[in-house]
Amino acid sequence: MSTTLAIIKPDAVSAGKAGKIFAHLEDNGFRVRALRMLRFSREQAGEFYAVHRERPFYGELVEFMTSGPVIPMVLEADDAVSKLREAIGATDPAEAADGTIRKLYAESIGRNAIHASDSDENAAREIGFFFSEAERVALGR
Ligand code: FUP
Repeated sequence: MSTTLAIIKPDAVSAGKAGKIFAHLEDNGFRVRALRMLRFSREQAGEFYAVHRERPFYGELVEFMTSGPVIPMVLEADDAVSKLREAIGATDPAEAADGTIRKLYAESIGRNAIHASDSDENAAREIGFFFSEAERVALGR
């Protein structure tokens, strides 16, 4: 088993889709190890997306991610990083495969419902951004 980080983004939370996304993840075999709800400060969002600082969409991305509450969660599964990337679909919902979370719930490439870590290394960094070791609940089998 491995872990990854997902964030239900402000568009999905404000549209009342968080529960459906949560159910989709559970139905696809992910188990929740940790969960919280918060509103990013500009500083936090900027730091979280620091790798995109030079990209043209960075300002809009930070603006959007601070526009309302988000729900970060630690998810556990076999091969969690690649399994979650598959479950969320392409960055642009117009290109996402049928049945993926972004195809079902995202509005646009910028407002795309959910974030997922893209490597084990980034998953470790991103999990640490939101959760201490003590907050990652051990799951019974
Ligand atoms: P992803 O890993 O699929 O979330 O995609 P990226 O890491 O490439 O991009 C991170 C976020 O930046 C996306 F979720 C949305 C935003 N973005 C845009 O707004 N426009 C783009 O052209 C690409 C990404």
